[in-house]
Amino acid sequence: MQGTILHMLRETPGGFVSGEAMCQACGVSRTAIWKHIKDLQDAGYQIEAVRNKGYRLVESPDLVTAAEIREGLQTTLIGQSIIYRESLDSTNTLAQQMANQGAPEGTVVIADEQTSGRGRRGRQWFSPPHSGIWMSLILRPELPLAHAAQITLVAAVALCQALSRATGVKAGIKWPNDILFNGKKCCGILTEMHAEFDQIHHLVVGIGINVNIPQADFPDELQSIATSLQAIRGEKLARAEVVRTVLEEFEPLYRRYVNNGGFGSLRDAWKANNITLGNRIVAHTARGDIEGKALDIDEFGVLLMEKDNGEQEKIYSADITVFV
Ligand code: BTX
Repeated sequence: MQGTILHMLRETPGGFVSGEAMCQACGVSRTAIWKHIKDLQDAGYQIEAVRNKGYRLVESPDLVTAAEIREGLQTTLIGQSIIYRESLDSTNTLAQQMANQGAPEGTVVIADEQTSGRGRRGRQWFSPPHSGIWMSLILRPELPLAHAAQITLVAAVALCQALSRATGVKAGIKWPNDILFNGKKCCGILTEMHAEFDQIHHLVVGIGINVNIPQADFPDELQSIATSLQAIRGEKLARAEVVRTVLEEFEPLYRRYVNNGGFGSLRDAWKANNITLGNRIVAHTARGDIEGKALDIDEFGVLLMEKDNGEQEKIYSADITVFV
């Protein structure tokens, strides 16, 4: 309901929307509308109320609440249910719990801040308040277990396309799960799953995007490796709009992936957005470091590299360093 109210206020920029019109649109009483307006004001929206005229939106805060994201969201699956919390240890943790309790496919869990945001292999993910997008998507694809990791690649394509569409930033994918701009990470993806035998129960795709973090606000150890959209663009962005764009880019890619043809059908899109292939890389694998050139990605998302001795090697899982 708050989404409808916000939408009506925004559709009338600078003007007033009568309480009566809101009652009709929402099908509730004047008192109920007044209470929702009060909640919105408490959340930081500056809404002016004038007798006999109605309500006017003076200024919106940069929030990633469900109401903000839902407004104008053009998806039919991803984000139909949105769970927002001001602070969470990790959105992936709550998403896992909710998925275990039966939350539907497409549910998005999002927080303004994470106190224990995590990356792969137990690493930490810096997730300060009011400035980033820290969210997790719950998915229930009918896929063989071995294909689960490909969802990270699908999300990476969606992120690059979304950043380009919403912000004009042309970032690139470092296989498998990072999005870089000028060699610095602006987004990361962490896919976790719950499976039994060969069946995936659910996947949780965690997405972190550094949006309005001034470069100086990154901790010292991240200064040389991390960046934000604000640092790249030189201005702040509305986080909810970036979230919407990510969900809207992800949905058709995910559908194509699940319905038609796996990663092969998205391979060209992945290639068009990557900064890995053709470059010298070191793959840090469980078997040790492998140096060489990244040659290609196959229809399963496996990275093919040519080692310095000329032999070819398939990389199924690794962190890589790319030398551009
Ligand atoms: P990763 O393991 O590839 O990268 C983690 C590494 O990235 C860290 O060790 C650190 O060097 C660096 N790093 C930490 N924080 C940031 C940051 N904000 N920006 C750039 N670099 C950083 C990447 O893992 C996957 C990250 C997924 C984060 C999302 S947020 C929502 C969801 N919930 C959750 O706990 N994790 C995911």
